[in-house]
Amino acid sequence: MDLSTLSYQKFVQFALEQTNLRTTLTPLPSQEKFKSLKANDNKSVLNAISFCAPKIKLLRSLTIEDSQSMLVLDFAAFSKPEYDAPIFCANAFTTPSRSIVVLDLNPLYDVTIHPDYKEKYYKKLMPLSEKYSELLPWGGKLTSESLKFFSPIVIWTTVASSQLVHDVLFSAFVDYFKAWLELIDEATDEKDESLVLLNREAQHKYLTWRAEKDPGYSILKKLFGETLAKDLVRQFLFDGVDSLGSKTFLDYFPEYRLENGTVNKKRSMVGKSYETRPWNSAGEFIAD
Ligand code: BLA
Repeated sequence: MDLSTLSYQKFVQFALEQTNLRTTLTPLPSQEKFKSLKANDNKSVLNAISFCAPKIKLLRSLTIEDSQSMLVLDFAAFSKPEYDAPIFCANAFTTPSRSIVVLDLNPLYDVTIHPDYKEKYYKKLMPLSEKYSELLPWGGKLTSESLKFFSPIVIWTTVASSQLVHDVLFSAFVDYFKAWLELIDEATDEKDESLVLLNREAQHKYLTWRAEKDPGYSILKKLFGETLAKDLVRQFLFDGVDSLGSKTFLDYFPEYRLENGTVNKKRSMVGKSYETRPWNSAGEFIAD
C-alpha cells in the first residue's frame, strides 16, 4: 500500500496531550541532544522527544518516516523506581507490505513467576487483549527470551499494512496508553527502600535487554551509522542502561556468554517459539 497517507505522529501527539491533562511533562536533556538527528538517506523524517514528570522517569518517542519505504514508531514510558508500574511499550515497523507491532504494558516482573504482580496490574485489563485479537492477531513465533518482558495483554502482530490496520492500531494505542496513565495515576510510592531497589534493577534489566537485542538496531545502524546508532540506543531510547545499575548484559543473561567472554550476537539462545498466543483470555499461561 501507499504509506504516504499513514503516520505515527498522531499516536505521539495523542500520548503527549493525554499525559499533559494529568501531569506536567518536562523536556529532558536527551531530547535537545537528539532532536536534530539526521538520517544518512536524506529523506527519512525523524522526530525524537523525551520528557519526565513527577511520577515518570522517562517518556520518550522516536519516529522515523519515509513514505516510500517505512514508518517506525518506538514509544516507551517508564515510571520512577518508587513505583512498580509496568513499562508502556509501543513499537511498530510498517513497510508498504506489512506491519510488525508490539504494544504492551511490559511487566517489571516476569508474570509467569510473579502471579501477584500479574493479579495487581493485568487482571482487570484482560478484556483489552480480547478486543484486538481478531484484527491484530498473534504474530507467530518470536524470540523466546522476549516473552518474559511481555504481559498477558500484549499485542504482538505481523499483518498486511492497510489503512484499517493503522486505524485499529491507533485505537489500541489509545486504550493501552490510557490504561497505563491510569495505573500511574493510581500508583503510590514505595517507602521500603529495598523494594525500590528491586524496581530499579528490574527496569535496568529491561533496558539492558532492549539496548542489546532490540530488533530495530540493524535499521538504525543503516540509517545513522554504528556510532550514532549506539548513542541513540544507549543515551536516548534506553537511557538509564548506563546509569540505573552497574550489572552488565551478561550478568543478567549469562546464557549469551561466548567462550571468549563476549556477548553472543544471536538474538535468541533458546530459539523462537510460541506459534500461538501463550495466554488465555483469563491471563493464564497456557504454553507448555
Ligand atoms: C521484529 N520486533 C520484531 C520481533 C519482535 C519485536 C518480538 C520479532 C522478531 C523476534 O522475535 O525477535 C519487538 N521484541 C520486540 C519488543 C521487545 C522485544 C518491543 O523483546 C520488548 C521487550 N522494530 C522496532 C523498531 C524497528 C523495528 C524501532 O521496534 C526499526 C527501527 C524493526 N522489528 C523490526 C524488524 C523486524 C522486527 C525489521 C523483523 C526482522 C527481525 O526479526 O529481525
